[in-house]
Amino acid sequence: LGRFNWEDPLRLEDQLTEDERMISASARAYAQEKLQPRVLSAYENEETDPEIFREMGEMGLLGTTIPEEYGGLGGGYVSYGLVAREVERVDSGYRSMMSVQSSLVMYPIYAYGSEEQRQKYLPKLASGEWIGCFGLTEPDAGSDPASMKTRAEKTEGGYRLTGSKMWISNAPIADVFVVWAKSEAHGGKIRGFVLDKGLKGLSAPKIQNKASLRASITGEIVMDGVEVGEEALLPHVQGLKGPFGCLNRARYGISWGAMGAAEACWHAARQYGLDRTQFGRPLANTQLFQLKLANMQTEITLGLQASLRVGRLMDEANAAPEMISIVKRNNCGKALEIARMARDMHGGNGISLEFNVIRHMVNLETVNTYEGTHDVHALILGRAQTGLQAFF
Ligand code: TGC
Ligand code: FAD
Repeated sequence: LGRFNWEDPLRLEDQLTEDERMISASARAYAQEKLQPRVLSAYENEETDPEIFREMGEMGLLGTTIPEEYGGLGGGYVSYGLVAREVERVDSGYRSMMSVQSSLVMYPIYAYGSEEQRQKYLPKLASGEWIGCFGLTEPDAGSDPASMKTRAEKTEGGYRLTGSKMWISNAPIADVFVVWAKSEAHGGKIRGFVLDKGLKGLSAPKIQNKASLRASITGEIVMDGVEVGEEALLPHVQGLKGPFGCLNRARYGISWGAMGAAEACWHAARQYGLDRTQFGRPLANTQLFQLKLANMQTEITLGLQASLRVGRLMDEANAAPEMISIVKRNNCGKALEIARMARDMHGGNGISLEFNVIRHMVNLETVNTYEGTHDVHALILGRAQTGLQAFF
């Protein structure tokens, strides 16, 4: 008979390579030793420490899948997922900082950029010396990015960008802005541009008073006739498949990350149930409590196994976007349910930030919404199985 480990019921660990186990362990050690001690104050005070990017860079946690010649780790998508899981075990906001930098800024520069752009940006983004952000969403274009208003007009030798982006992770502290705009010179097609901080007309005001994801700074990007040269254009992609190519990777990472947050809540609820006595016995010694723990364990185990499968297919360049919609949607939705349940199992203490679960719960509201809402991914999957478009 096989052994059973309650924390890893289907032995995910056994399915990893030696390299994957090592990167997962070093991400966990970094996250627990360096991020966990500062998350409470960061969350309470809504403060993002830019130094975290430098630390993550030093640990090799930025650009996990980018080749080593550009400063990345040259690892696979399973490794990237494992890093996301360990970072989000501490806080979804920290994972957000990491995944925007890796999947939404470094990836498009690597995949769609010129050799000059790769050389200029990737090593500094990999080390965390530079911080990146990704501007797709606008005040009037969220789930429907095709309706974006930001435009790029042709000038002599370059482009003039006008428009505004909303809800952009890292923007107020960013050095590098990957933004998407409709380009008149390319028949109104969506094109990507890489902007440097400090350009005239470019600003990124902070969005204040978020109740969720408070350890990760979010802002607008305002482009008021920002003039750039031809070298700012990402030359090798056009159309929505540009930003979606990046989103595929980030959404996949989120599917692992959300499970990390869920695991943190599950483990906390289990420990609380063992420690807390009511009616003369530990809470964990009641049937209802154990039913909830069993449900958490089951959903997390299945979710991780599904993400691993998609990651293996991504490493073979054989994954379809709809597979990513399944794991992004389901893992975020299940993580949110698990966090809410864990909050309830902590009773009154569950509403205190000291016990972590309510922070995860509130964070997961964002995670369930960004990178395609839970319902938008349902529509993607509905379209794939009926052939009928139900977005409008
Ligand atoms: P649709 O007609 O479906 O497609 C338009 C073009 O795009 C291509 N495409 C994809 N390519 C690669 N991967 C994918 N997943 C793709 N999905 C679509 C498609 O083939 C087509 O190409 P072409 O060459 O034929 O033109 O487009 P639609 O306008 O009907 O799209 C509908 C919908 C709902 C699927 C889509 O717009 C959507 O997914 N909406 C959600 C928007 C979203 O995810 N925004 C994320 C913003 S970034 C963010 O949230 C970062 S937070 C990160 C953090 O802090 O961690
Ligand atoms: P809407 O699209 O207005 O959706 C509102 C509701 O309507 C949702 O429930 C949705 O599911 C539903 N809905 C929409 N369309 C349909 C339909 N056709 N049928 C049925 N229901 C529908 N964006 C970036 O570009 N870069 C970032 O770095 C970034 N970071 C973010 C960080 C945070 C903290 C947050 C909160 C958001 C971030 N986003 C970012 C934006 C995020 O991707 C959008 O919020 C998300 O795509 C949803 O868009 P929306 O907010 O405009 O909601």
